Amino acid sequence: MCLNKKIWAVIFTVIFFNGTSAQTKPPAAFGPVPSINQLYVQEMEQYAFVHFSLNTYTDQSWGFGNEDIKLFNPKNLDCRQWARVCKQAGMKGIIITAKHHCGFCLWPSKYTNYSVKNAPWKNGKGDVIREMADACKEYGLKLGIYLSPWDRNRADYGTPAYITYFRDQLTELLTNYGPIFEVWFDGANGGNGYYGGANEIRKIDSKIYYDWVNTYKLVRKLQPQCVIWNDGGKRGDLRWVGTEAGLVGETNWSLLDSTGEVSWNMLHFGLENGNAWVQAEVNTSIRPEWFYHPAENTRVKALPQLMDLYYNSVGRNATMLLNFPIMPNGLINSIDEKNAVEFATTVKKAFAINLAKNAKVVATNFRGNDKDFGAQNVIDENKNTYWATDDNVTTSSLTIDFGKATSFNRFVVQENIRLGQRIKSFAIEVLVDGSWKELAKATTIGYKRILRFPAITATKLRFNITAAKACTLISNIGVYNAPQILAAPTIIRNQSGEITIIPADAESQIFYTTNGTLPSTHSKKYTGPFLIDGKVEISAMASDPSSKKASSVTREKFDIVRKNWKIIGINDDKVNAIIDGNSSTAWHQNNNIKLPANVVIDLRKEENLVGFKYLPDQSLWGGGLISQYQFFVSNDGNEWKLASEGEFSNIKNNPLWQTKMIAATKARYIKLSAVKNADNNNNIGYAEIDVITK
Ligand code: FUL
Repeated sequence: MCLNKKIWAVIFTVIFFNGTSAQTKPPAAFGPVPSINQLYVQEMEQYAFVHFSLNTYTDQSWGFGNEDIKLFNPKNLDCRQWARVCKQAGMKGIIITAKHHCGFCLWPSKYTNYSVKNAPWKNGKGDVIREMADACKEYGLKLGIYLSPWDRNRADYGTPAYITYFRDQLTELLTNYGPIFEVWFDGANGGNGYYGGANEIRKIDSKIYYDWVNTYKLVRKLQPQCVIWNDGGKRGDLRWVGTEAGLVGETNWSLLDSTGEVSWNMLHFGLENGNAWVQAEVNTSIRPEWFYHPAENTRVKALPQLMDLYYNSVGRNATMLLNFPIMPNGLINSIDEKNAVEFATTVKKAFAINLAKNAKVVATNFRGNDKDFGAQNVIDENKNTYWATDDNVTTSSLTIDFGKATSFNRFVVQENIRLGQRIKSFAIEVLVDGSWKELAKATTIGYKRILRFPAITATKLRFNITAAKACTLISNIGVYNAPQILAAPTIIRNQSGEITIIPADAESQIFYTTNGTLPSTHSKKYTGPFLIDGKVEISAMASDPSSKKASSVTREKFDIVRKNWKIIGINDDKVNAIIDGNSSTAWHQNNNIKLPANVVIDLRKEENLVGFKYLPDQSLWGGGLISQYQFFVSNDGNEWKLASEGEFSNIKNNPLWQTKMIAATKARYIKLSAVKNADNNNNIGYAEIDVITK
């Protein structure tokens, strides 16, 4: 009996303490870690926005708050179409603008009359949020809510009463429509508006006014599984990345400090030693603007741009929030649908076959020499297992032996972020013809990092972690050979009228038309820049001679040639950048100029003007975006007639071409007057000014 016991004790000791995880302590968490909700949203990777409101009917970016409810009458509204498109586009959820800045509510809120209940749509019996919630459920998508804190309609905006109203609305939205995965509290705040008829400017301090602490408590109470996005006040669960252009920094820490100011750099790159987990969400629209504008039907992001967006968001440790504007008829446009679905198919194809899956993987170090933390875990397709190094081992290598020459052009790596984000830098090397060479170097990893490089053929790949904050934990590695994508070419015209077409891929051929028809390989082949004097529409595509595949088509409309134009009264050679046709050159007014600041252009002959266009400085740091303008015309350069005035709404977040139409007029001189800039200072910049003629 006694002997038996001893034998059992020995057997037990051998089994229990020899090479099982019970022996090796898993690494402790390092620094801030994501909450379950944050982790869940990060793993969703891609989700959609839909922008729909009265703006849809007024062709505006921001409503003033007095737009007529009667305009809201979508004839074919079909949230199931939105859900179907989003699902096919690879999205895992949809965040809907329940209320945008104009204050109009897409649900029949009992706290305001400014809602669908007073619209002609469904005789006031409709509820877009209900239809969206039902459609999301049907298509297995999560539902999110955008509720603008700024409300340009409410008379009580700016007073404590409005906060009660705001929370009442939030309560309606978070109790009546089932589970909500994310609430979006837009940062645009205060300024001029209708405000119940007051028509004035109201300024609030967004950090204090909304009493976010209690608003957050309400969200957590009503929807314990919901994450909060907020860039205007208290730190939320997710952060804005400082731009709506569709990218986060190459270095991207999922951290910020829980209190204090957040600079642009912190938004864009995170904060390496931040004390709170605030992961990045890249929000951008499939069109230049958030709401539907028919003029943008030719500006829908095509496959190459959407792929860039994917690599610059999901591929850089962020989630991707892609907006679909809804048309006045209540549907997503078919071009947007086609491009988004093509995008999802391409992502799927690119990452269909993990070439590392059956490879041999060996690491220079793994925790306690315990297989439970071994290198093999990075290719086992199980997100719960990971390769971990011993404590204090912050540099290490993992070699993937393909066993034969293998071609690839993508590298995917994921940290086990449940225990914190640790890696500061890494590199990959490849073994080609018996010698190692460095292929790529990068900084942070986080939840997911994807590197792109031209296809290479190698027998082995080495992943080197070159710096980390603590021992490193890698849950997944993938190596892929993504099919080549033909990007639509870029078309530019300089001041003299010379047109240049630039392919994205140097090896592809370009075919183009000059009469608005679709190009094909039978159209004119581009061989170099050519001159076109007058108005013209160029359509061009790139084609791969070996596969015979073609890119999508780029269309550019150019108005009258600006060859003889003269900018008057500005004594600076560089001012010509405004009309040189090159959007990457810009000119700025002298900094101590008093607003309004003018640019006067002599068109050198009378033209039939019907509009003008302004492109602000496109550089990241240039600033000087005109937010309020006046546009004058003249026949002699002395007597001016005001042809248009107003705001370039949302220019700060979306600094693209601003187009304004005017009543047809004949004039030889134009004057763009900058009344205000988006930063409330005197920096006024221009990349381009152009006219639209009849
Ligand atoms: C911005 C808003 O001002 C835009 O209109 C849009 O809703 C975008 C998502 O956020 O701050």
